[in-house]
Amino acid sequence: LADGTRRILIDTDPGIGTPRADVDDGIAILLALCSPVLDIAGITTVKGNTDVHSGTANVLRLLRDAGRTEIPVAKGCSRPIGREVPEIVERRLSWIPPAAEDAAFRTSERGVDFMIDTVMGSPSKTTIVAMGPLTNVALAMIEEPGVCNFIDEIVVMGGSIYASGTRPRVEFNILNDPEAADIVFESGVPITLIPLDVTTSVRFRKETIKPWAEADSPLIRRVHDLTVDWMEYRYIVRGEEDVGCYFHDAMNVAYLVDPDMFISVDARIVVELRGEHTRGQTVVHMGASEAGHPISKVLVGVDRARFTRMVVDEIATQFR
Ligand SMILES: [Ca+2]
Repeated sequence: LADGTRRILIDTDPGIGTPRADVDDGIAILLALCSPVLDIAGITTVKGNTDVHSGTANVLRLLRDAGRTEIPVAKGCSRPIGREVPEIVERRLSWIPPAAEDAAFRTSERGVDFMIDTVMGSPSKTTIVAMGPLTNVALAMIEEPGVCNFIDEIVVMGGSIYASGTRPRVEFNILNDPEAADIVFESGVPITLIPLDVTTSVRFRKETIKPWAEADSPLIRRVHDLTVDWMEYRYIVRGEEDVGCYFHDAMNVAYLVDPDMFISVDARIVVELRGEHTRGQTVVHMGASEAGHPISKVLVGVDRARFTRMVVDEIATQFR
């Protein structure tokens, strides 16, 4: 690896391309493709924003259209370790099978095996960029505990300090597999958590992403249209106050590329597994240092203008 280059494995539940599913994983992957400091060793998919088959098809299509089919993709877990969340299961949509030309699709290897092999098969450590429920990462740790020694950091978009997501103070990724999140947070691998509180502090609106509509790349113009569809869906169906959305997962990539744009605190993170109304909640003990328990880094603030500029400008200009 070149100096200053970071080897990453992206674990994702990409909705981009599926009607009425979140586009943010797709935006994050595009941003990662733009960065010369990130070496993408592979992408694994997991059930979350869509079922795992649709998500896999979505990421394959995105890589094909971006001309990056050399990046291997492996399909991961189709359901969580714990019980499923019924109202989210109902949002599953039909999936489009990946086309034959999507050669990177490793049908022979399960996502969890691919993750273990990719992480342990390299002399340099790998950063896991976790953009969905933590099912694949937890199962990799269960199947091969030695994998933890080869991971230098797991950057997790998930959880909440005070913000509400799918339920009050409960964020989607953690809610969808609290047991998996618990395993990952207790693993002792350095964790950086990017909670809803910081991801929802930067709202994107139609006028913000206008440069994508004027991009040279047909892919980016299509990404613009898919993002506008997602914004309008949120406004019309969910009754949001204005037409806009958040690019939660893009903050994982922004953090790796330019960590100085964030403010962080050390905290002990625990996941509520049993609460009747609070299952999936992250309980964040700021500044805690309980002996024998892992302390994580939690992002609590971001330079909004810098993040917005990075996401909009890089994606608008780096594709042809
Ligand atoms: Ca995601």
